[in-house]
Amino acid sequence: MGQVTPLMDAPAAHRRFRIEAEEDVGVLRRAVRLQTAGLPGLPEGDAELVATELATNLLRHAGGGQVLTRATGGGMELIAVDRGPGLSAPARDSLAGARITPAPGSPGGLGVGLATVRRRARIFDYYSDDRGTVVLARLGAVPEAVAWVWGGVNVPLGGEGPSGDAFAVAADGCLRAVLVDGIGHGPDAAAAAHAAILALDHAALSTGTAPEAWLTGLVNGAHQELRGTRGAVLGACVIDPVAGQAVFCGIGNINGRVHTATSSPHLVSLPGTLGAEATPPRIRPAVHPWTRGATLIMATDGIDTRWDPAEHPGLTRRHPTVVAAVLHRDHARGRDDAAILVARATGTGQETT
Ligand SMILES: [Mn+2]
Repeated sequence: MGQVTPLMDAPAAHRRFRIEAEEDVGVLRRAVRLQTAGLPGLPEGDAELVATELATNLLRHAGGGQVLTRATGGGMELIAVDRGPGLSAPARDSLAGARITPAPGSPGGLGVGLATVRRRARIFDYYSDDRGTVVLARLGAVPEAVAWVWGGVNVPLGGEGPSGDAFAVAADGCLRAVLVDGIGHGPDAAAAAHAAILALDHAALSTGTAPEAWLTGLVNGAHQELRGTRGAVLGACVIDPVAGQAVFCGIGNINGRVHTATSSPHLVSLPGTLGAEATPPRIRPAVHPWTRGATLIMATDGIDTRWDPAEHPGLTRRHPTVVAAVLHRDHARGRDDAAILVARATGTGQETT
């Protein structure tokens, strides 16, 4: 077990583009061009085309919205978020694979636009109901994990620049997920969050340890890394699918759930701040059942605590990044950096391509 080199993923924060007028589409397109120019795994123009289609759809069919973007190393992630009336029946049909042939000279329409996005994307998924629509497109290289799928949304206060929130995932036989919130916001909070994420990088190497001991090591390591910074709060979860357990510990204001069809227990954190005191805070790991189809969700305090995936039927079967974007849209407080991390085992939800 300890010989397996875990896949470590620590995504960058998102940048938010508000799409409220035609000129906003151009702003997004130019920013995406700058961020993706010269990426080897990404056909030239694809990211701009996808950005343009997503943003144009927001204007035409939802009265505007926002697009979240982040570089993924070899590519780009784009998430269109709106509070519009939801996708029309023809648009859903086109995403289900039905052929849409617009009349000659007609302006394509939503179905054609999203079908274009889907063809260009390595990962594509969406969720749409009467509270709005979220569309995810990842272009270019994406991390390949066999057993797990994860994602999230991390939007800094103001929509751009460094985020004081951060998350990271290490996947081996178990999934090890960490969400941190550096005290306050801005560059100093981001530096603290980064220090805590480094601790996962170190701890991920000792994957043979039992979850409780591993979490203790992680928290102690993060506490050391955070000395001399502003400090941070942290939630960490080890999911062992063979044991059927999700073991969680939280220090400070991180909340979460292990959501299944039949139960959705809250993940409870102890008060405290890492890096603040001489000695590391005590942890009290809690063990929750992990069943096939379960979804782990963790959120920082930039998200209100009223979120409940059960509000949106079928949501937790969608790509984790879609789940995170829907909950972020509906529950971000708007006064702080806000991040949500979502993970589950592969093969237990919507298969996306
Ligand atoms: Mn916060």
